Amino acid sequence: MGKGYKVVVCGMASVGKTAILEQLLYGKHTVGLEEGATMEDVYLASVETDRGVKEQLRLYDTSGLQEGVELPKHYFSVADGFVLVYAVTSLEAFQRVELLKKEIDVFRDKKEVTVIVLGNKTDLLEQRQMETEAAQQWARAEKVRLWEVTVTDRKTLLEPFTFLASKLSQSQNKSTFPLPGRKSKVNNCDN
Ligand SMILES: Nc1nc2c(ncn2[C@@H]2O[C@H](COP(=O)(O)OP(=O)(O)O)[C@@H](O)[C@H]2O)c(=O)[nH]1
Ligand SMILES: [Mg+2]
Repeated sequence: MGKGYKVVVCGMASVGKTAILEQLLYGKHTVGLEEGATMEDVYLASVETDRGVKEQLRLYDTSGLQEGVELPKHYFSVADGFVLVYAVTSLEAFQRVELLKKEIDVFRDKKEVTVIVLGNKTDLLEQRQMETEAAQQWARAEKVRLWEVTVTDRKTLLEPFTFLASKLSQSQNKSTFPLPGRKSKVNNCDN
């Protein structure tokens, strides 16, 4: 049994962070239902990795970040990973994810963290503002994996979280037992 990894789920308000977690964990979220604003909840998830091992994830559902509000600094010292969420229906939400990624790079303080990105609400075809290819191009440049998902189809959520759990357990192993021939990523930290 692996130990628990702390994962912070963040992004602009209303992109679907809470809905994604509820759908992933309990298979229930009714799209469009008005719910109270999320305060700060921790969801305990047991996610099977690609090697068939179950890893425990503590998923911190942050309250929607308001404009100009930065991610609380303590998240950077506790987090093993981040799930950055935007809605494909909002260019602004994508830009917030770009900013969050920058913040993570600055504040993670050389600690290895796993970042995945979810572009949610792909079911809202007519309201799309952020194109798939533009988002993937950014993700490639940032060396992060990005999936487009929709809470209306739980299957779309499984692969990203399997990848996240697998990556987290690998990176922990990697730092303890570096594999020959696999150089660890060089950080471009100037501090
Ligand atoms: N159509 C659609 N609506 C969604 C989706 N995900 C979330 N929503 C809705 O978007 C609204 C905000 O979701 P919520 O999870 O509260 O966002 P949060 O502020 O990021 O936690 C709710 O009404 C959800 O039902 C999705 O994939 N498709
Ligand atoms: Mg919420």
